[in-house]
Amino acid sequence: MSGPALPVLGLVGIPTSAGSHHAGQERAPRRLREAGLPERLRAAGRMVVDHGDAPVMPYRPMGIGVASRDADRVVAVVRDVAERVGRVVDAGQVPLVLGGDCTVTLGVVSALLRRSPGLGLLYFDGDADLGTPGPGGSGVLDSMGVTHLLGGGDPRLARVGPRHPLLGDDRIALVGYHPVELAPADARWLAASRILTLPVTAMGDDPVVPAARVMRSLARAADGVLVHFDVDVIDSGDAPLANFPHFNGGLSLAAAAACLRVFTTAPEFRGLVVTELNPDHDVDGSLLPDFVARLAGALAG
Ligand SMILES: [Mn+2]
Repeated sequence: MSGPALPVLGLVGIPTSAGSHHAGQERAPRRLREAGLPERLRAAGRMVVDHGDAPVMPYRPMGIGVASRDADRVVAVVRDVAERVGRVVDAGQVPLVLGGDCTVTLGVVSALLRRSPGLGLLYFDGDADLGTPGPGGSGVLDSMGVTHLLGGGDPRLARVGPRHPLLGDDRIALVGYHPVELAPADARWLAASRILTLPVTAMGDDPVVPAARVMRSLARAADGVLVHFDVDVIDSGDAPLANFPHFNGGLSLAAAAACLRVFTTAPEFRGLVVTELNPDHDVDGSLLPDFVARLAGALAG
């Protein structure tokens, strides 16, 4: 490709499912490495420094009626993520973080905010993650990511970073969520907020075009853009790697990768978090190599 060289990626694995609803995601960093992600990136011309993995933190049952499941351990993981990613950024590299469940993104945002207070977050996810720990909820913290970023939810997580709230609603874009998953009150709240929204139902036959438009809008409003990539934005009918399935209405793996290429090759790109990949769903071992090839291809530009 032409133009300036892309920055060096700093690879960090965060093998945690502590914020999820069962185990599995904690095996994603190891399985992505075994499927050849670092080698694929280098073969595609992208420089990578591998910083290894954090300690494994699998899901554990916490009992009935818990409002925020395993919150103390999730907070400890998020703080550890912030330190690890901070070292990557201080080394002049762009973090490529392999989760782990969606709570990992809170730590990556915390690390980047210390260096770029105007950071924006492009949340590329099959869900809006606006859950709360209130009565009647599951208590599963990885479904509440955006709530915590905006300062609500469990104060232990909302106040985990260098400021509260971590992000204003003018610094977030939600891309790829399915409106059918939104509670009516959340849909009304979202429509009244300044959050940039691009539901999957509005992405059309060529999702890259509206995705690029949202990336440009967020990049103009922010000082650098972190990309959160929950693999459940991919339809389970095409590549069922997500911890929680989304059928009929998600993006194809190819379309998601094409959007990722737009996000991660922009000059404002400051990091990528890959979340919610459950390698147990790759029963015959054919899905992960394809996913890794697509991810490496997207990051190679
Ligand atoms: Mn999701």
